[in-house]
Amino acid sequence: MPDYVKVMRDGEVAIITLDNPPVNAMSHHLREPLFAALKQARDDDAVKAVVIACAGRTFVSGADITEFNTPKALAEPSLRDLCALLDAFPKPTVAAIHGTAFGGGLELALSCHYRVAVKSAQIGLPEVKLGLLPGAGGTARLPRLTGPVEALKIVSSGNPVAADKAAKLGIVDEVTDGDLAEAAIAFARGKIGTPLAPVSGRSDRIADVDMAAFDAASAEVARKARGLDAPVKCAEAVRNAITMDFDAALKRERELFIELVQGTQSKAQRHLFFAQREAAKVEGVGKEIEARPVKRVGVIGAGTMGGGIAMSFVNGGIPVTLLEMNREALDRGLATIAKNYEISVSRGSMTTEAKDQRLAAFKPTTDYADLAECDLIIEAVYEEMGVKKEVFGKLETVAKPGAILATNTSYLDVNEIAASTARPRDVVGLHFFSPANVMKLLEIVRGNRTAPDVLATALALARKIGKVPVVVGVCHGFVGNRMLSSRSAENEDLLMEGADPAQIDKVFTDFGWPMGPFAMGDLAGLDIGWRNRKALGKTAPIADALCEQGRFGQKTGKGFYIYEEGSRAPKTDPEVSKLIEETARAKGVNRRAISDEEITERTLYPLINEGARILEEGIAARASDIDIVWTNGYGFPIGKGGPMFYADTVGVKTIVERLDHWHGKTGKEVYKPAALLRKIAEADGSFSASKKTG
Ligand code: T1G
Repeated sequence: MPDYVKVMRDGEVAIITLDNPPVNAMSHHLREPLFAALKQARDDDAVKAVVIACAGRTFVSGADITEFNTPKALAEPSLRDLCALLDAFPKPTVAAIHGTAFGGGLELALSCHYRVAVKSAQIGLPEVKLGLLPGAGGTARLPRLTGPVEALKIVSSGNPVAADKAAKLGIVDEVTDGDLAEAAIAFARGKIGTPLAPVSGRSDRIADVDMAAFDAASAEVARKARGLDAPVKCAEAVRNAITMDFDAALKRERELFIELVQGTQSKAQRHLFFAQREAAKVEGVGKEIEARPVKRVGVIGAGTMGGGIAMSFVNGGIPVTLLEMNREALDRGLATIAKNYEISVSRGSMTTEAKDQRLAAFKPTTDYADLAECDLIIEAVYEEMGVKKEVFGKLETVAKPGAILATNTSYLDVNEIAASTARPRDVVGLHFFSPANVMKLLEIVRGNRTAPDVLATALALARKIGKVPVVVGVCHGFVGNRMLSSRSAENEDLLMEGADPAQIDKVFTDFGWPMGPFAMGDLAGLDIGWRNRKALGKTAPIADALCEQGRFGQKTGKGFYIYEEGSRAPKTDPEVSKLIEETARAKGVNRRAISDEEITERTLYPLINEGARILEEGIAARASDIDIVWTNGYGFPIGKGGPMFYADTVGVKTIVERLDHWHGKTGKEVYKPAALLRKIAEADGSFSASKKTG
């Protein structure tokens, strides 16, 4: 039985060290011995102060998420019992924080009298990212240290706070550059015999609160919640710290936590938490596969994608050699990059010094020979196979041995590109999503010859530059775009058959998408899709008609909607309704009223169906990988867990029944249930709702 809790003495100070790898999650098998050790230290007269520390890479990083909705979560002592024991502790207690004191870990530390942290430590309450709120007193204790408005920011954002800032906010009492154990023990010793002031008993920071400021902050949280319950309940719980006494606030916090942890949104978000980590576990790329060192990256193309990709690497601390065909295109690309950083500086999210450092990390060139020093070269040139092959042909002559050659293609056959080189093992797809310096998703496209260490390098790079990687196979559009195309055609047909852009967009935003497909099209530019369709010999009568009139969307002031001068707010345009009716008439389509339910079924279920086909073909390794693609690359609402998790919540059987219905009515391939879907339905099964979410 491993020792999860060890107790040592340094004179009259007891040091309780927790050791529950990998992140000291507050599992039941840790809570029990910790509770016993605390009671023993409390009752031992030789002990005058207590330090709680952790072994390994971090202080307690939270409750054990895998225990939720299982009996273990309720097994005593609970985390709340531990916090209550500390709250009433008759001797000074000090939490010694390194790594990430997150969630229940911070709540444990807040129940101590004091907190000492190393400079590199972070604190935070990320429960909201799991569709929860702090459930062990964090919403009642934190406001007593930072004041309610700052506490609300931390609780509702779930973002980490560095140790120095935490000290300024009053959360951490001392930040040390030296040895944490020594500092914590000395701090504890210094508090022996001094008056004890548990956080729960403090009230100065919650008296005379500027309620107008708090209400404004709460309103902002509600505005950004976009259908998620947790952020709103976080605000309610922090408000209770102001309006209720401590015990009443704690009781209400527990009730709110129970509501959330049993809800679908939290199950969906916890599914995504584990799914993201599962996605990084790739067959044939075990921990023994060493990534190649990448000290400099070459990016070919300084347009929208190339510039965004170059920024992603520079933002992740990797210098970039940026190549364009000519000086004018290069300068244009660099100017866009500089403007993007200027915007960050003006928003206060970046200092001028940081901006200058980042701009200095770009080495512009128009000479391929300058790519010779790069360890990875990624092309973001025009999406046409001939152009891609020409670029890879040049790379063959300049790239050093061992350099990784990557393509940012969104659709094209990575195997064909690799086969056009003499080094197919070095070739991989790195499909970024626009804007590449913002969107989290990175589809790593595994060619049939891609070397395992190239994949290991891509996975490590993704982590370093803050991207969420999913390894996908080669097919037209890989995972995300292939599934998207199964839905796009239906959007157009629903317009033709009787719906209008505003109705369809509202069904999407009511579901939780940030925007509907038509507002999105206007934002991205309808001409892009128009050009792609023409290249593929495809048509979309209504969208094509709009483009023929020069209605490309926001960039031309009108598309599916009309946009007043200087405004990005879409307004319905009677001209568009007329165009839709005329197009339908010309096609002999009798328009009819279409229900919101029909729109949901005909735009979501083909997506799920295509996802099932992708799984059958092995293009995605897991259903949860597809959920990570869609929630990180396409705005699928995280409270719904991604298309495949959502399919489980609707019931795969129901989805197959409805697909059969629409297939019968329309004869369209997108509605013909995939064999895998039918198999799951017949077994009354589900995709792969992660067992860990309970
Ligand atoms: N519970 C269970 N497993 C966890 C875990 C947790 N809290 N955190 C991480 N793991 C697993 C993870 O799945 C992975 O497993 C391994 O540990 C390494 O994680 C009452 C209710 C701490 C910053 O939300 O943010 O407290 O894949 O790859 O990149 O109010 O893990 O190896 O099998 O992420 O170094 C609140 C979640 C919980 C923090 C480390 N706490 N964790 O990052 O490693 S709810 C959190 C993280 C709560 C209380 C409430 C990160 C990390 P495997 P990793 P990392």
